[in-house]
Amino acid sequence: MLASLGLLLTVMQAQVQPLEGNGSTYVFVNLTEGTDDICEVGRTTYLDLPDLLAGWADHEICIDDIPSTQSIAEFHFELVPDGFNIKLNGWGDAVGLGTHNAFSRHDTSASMLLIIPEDIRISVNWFYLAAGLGSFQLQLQRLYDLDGTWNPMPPVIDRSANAYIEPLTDNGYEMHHLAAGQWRVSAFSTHQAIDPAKEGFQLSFARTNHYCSFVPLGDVDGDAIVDVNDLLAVVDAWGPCAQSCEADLDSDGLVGIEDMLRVLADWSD
Ligand SMILES: [Ca+2]
Ligand SMILES: [Ca+2]
Repeated sequence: MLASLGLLLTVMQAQVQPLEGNGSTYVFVNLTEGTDDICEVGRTTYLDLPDLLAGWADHEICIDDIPSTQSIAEFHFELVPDGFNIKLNGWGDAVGLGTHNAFSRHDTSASMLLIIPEDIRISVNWFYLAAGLGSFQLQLQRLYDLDGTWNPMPPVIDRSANAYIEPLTDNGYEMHHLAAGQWRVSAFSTHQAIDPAKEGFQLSFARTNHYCSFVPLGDVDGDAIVDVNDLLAVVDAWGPCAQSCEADLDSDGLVGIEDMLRVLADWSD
């Protein structure tokens, strides 16, 4: 039982194989009172592929009794048995309380190359929050064929937000067909928090999580079952896709006989 479970996990994880990756985080905090420096710390950490897969977080704080400022920077590309998760987070605050000048900042960047040996389909649950002076960008894009030939396609995930005081937040659920090849995940986030400053600059966020689960290639709606609902979705969407459409299971821009055959081939028992 354990052996078969181990084999199952190996097979499922092999659907995505990290090839290379690197990145960095930067955290900076500064707290002063009048002309006196209470503390100032800036730290850059360079990340390699094992750091990105294990998850990396850095945190720095300056505190002088109650006035304080802090900065947090995190990134994690998490491989799980039934998919992968991309977690990007950074935030900080600056609490001067009218007696101190407080400032914090973070920058996170990460880039990874993934080998996807055979076509896969993923369902993606995502959300983001950006507030204060917080920004992020996240992309998932096919760049090369399996043999390394440059053959870029438009990103399937291309999400960003740039907040200016007012919080920006959104969430969704979407399906993507990932053709066999070499895919790049790229992520970036930053924040600045300042006090005294304009109202709303004292606390900033830049956070987004994408939970990606493997589903059968013929699963239009992503419920992990291929049944009559998926077949009806193909029939309903029959013809050219105006933009992207979930029933286009092979991403050729058309919902047609190939997509219907894929549903029938993957039909759940
Ligand atoms: Ca389904
Ligand atoms: Ca198609």
